[in-house]
Amino acid sequence: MKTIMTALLGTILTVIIIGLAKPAESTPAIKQHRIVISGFEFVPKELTVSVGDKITWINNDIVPHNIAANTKQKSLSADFSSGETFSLIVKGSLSYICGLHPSMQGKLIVK
Ligand SMILES: [Cu+2]
Repeated sequence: MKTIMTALLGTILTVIIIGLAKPAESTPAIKQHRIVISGFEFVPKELTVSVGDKITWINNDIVPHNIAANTKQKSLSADFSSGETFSLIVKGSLSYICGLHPSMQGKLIVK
């Protein structure tokens, strides 16, 4: 009986030690990108990204802007003022504009 207990204890300890030695499962960190809005332009205008990346637009102009999908004219953000930001997680390639100033155009390209 004592031998069985010792063997069992040994097995349990081995499992614990292997468990501790195994590196933690690495969850891929979200890659962050910044797009500055300055002088009525998105900088950079085009950005290569991956699905799941986080994009943050920073409005450095003195007037409000927003982000809208170019294809559907669909607003993705509310208007955001000077110094404010808007973020989204990339779901796919996106051609976008500022709905307030449609000449402002940008593109997220998923590789
Ligand atoms: Cu605008």
